[in-house]
Amino acid sequence: MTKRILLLHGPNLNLLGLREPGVYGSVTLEQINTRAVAHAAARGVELETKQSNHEGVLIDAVHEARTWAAGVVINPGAYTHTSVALRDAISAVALPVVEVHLSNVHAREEFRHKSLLAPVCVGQICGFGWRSYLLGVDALLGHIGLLADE
Ligand code: CA2
Repeated sequence: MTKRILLLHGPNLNLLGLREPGVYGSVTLEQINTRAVAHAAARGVELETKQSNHEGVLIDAVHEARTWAAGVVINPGAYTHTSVALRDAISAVALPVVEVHLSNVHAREEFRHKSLLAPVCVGQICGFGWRSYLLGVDALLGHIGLLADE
């Protein structure tokens, strides 16, 4: 059966490409999703996408992923730095999760340097713009042994 993974986007990322292109680039969320779906499909994996501005909806999506997904790629947005609840959800489901960011959070304000989620994720990728998502997909697939050259 074809493996499936979830790509989850947190708050405000629905505005990508539409507002502040100087900070987050001019590629829209829809374009990122299309590229990520194609990237995963080229590796024989189905990728589902979801975005929410609400912490509880993201937590529910992580819980539900336990029933169908082999892993999750997440850009938690600002919840990266604030959400104990999302961290607990990731920890509870025991699915492999890769954290991704468009920007290099370590080169930005100090409050962005700390991720509450990174310790319960497989790893973190940041600073490569929309390509962070594709790197995140490959990191996840490599981790779960779904990359063809392994
Ligand atoms: O670099 C990233 O991907 C972030 O997760 C983006 C978050 C930020 O809080 C994190 O520290 C790093 C912010 C997402 C806001 O997205 C916008 C997109 C377009 C216009 C305005 C905001």
